[in-house]
Amino acid sequence: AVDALPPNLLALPDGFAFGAATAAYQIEGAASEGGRGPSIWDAFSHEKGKTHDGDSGDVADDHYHRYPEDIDLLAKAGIKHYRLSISWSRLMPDGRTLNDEGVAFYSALLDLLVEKNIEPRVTLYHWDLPQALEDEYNGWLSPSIVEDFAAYAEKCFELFGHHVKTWTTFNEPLTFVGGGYGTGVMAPGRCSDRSRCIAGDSETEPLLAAHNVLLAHAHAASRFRARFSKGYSIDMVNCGWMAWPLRDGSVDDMNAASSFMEAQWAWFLDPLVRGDYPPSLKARAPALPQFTIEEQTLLKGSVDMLGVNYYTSRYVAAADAVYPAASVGDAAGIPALNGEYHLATTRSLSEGDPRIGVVGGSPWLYVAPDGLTDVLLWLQDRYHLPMAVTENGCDQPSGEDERDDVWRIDYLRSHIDGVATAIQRGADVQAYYAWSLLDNFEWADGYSKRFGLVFVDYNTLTRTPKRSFAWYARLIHAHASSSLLLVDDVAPGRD
Ligand code: PNW
Repeated sequence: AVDALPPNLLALPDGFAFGAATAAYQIEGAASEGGRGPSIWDAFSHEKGKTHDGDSGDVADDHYHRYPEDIDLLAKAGIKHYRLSISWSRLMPDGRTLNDEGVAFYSALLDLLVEKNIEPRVTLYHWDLPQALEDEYNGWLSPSIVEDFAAYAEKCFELFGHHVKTWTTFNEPLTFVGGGYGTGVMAPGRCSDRSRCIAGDSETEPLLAAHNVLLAHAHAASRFRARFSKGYSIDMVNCGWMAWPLRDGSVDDMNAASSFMEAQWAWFLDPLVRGDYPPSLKARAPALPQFTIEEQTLLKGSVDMLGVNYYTSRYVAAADAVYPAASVGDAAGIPALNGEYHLATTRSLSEGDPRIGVVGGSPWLYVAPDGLTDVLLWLQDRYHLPMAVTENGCDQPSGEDERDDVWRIDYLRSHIDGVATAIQRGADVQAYYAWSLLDNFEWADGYSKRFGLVFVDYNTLTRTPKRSFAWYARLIHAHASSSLLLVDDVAPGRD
């Protein structure tokens, strides 16, 4: 039964899209080839002590040269949807000037996907800002970034819009502003702690960077909509945990969990859907910048759907709770969260069984498939928009077999089942993308963590599909063919 399919698989509707996801800096390599300019992740990963073993994306999976092989893997497995990102500094090495070789690379890649009948979903920004713009005006901290990003986005729409209908402006601003400006563990590595970071203010800079990200999204989306209409969609991919109140029946913990959800998800989604930050965040983050009325109008309704990245969940208790299993949370470096809550991964010291399960290969990744169901229902209830799970996946605890990865199969099965449950309860979820197609450069953790469905040998760059890859292919086939069977069942005029 280690290869069993999710029991609720057929609750996922006909046409539900199954895909796999990657990001440019994590897989492409060829960092100084094809006219590519440096990004903030090149600078950060080359700085001493910033990544595991000094790993960088210089070579990564060498996808830049091996993309036909990788697309072939998707095609052979029957994976018809692929989420990828464009490297801004490959397309525009200085952030503004178009690089013909970059255009040629993404054109060839997208042509091949379309030829193989694989639908691309493209992210414009998966954390790799051109270093030139960091040098010129401190990147996301400056309002100048808004026009530069919108111009980059518009160029991508113009160049690739005939092949790509579904676009994402940003991947996980929560993660990159928290890591980049709060804790400093991600590029550009700014924070208040001068023993680790060169410059920065962890209290205010994440809020400012996020503000400019939101405005950049709004301007890009308005240009998108001036160009495309029916069949096209633009979104932002957000991430976060499900926050459950730690103590059953504690009103304080219910309030803490609810404002924690708002500080993670609604920080970005309230502006994009409703036009302004959530009141609970305004109250607890006095340094939060304000939008003008014109900006609010531009922001409101600027996403057609929600991209949802989900990996894990937490119990949350009020900050004044004295509770042995909880620690004061360093919540991803987000100032409005730090020190304000207790976060816990188990309830086992209180009554009631622990809902958050075992930990994966990364110390933050506790397995909690119910959290995915609850996040989707929370988002459905608050925003009433179609959704796609744009990332979900895991690395395995050490000791697990990396190729015979039954632990990962178990994770994926329970989470896909969690999506099906959310749909049964009313969530409008249309797609699911496994993170990731390939083992790849896992940011500060370098190559020490493997999230792929396909194993990559970093000495030879050989790809070997894992057991989970074959399992996922079988799942996709089973879902598609039972949909066909159902259609056949009701088709008139057949004997
Ligand atoms: C995502 N969390 O980051 C990113 O989009 C990917 O690029 C990355 O490789 C993947 O997840 C695995 O880490 C996350 O704390 C970082 O819950 C942190 C969390 C979730 C996602």
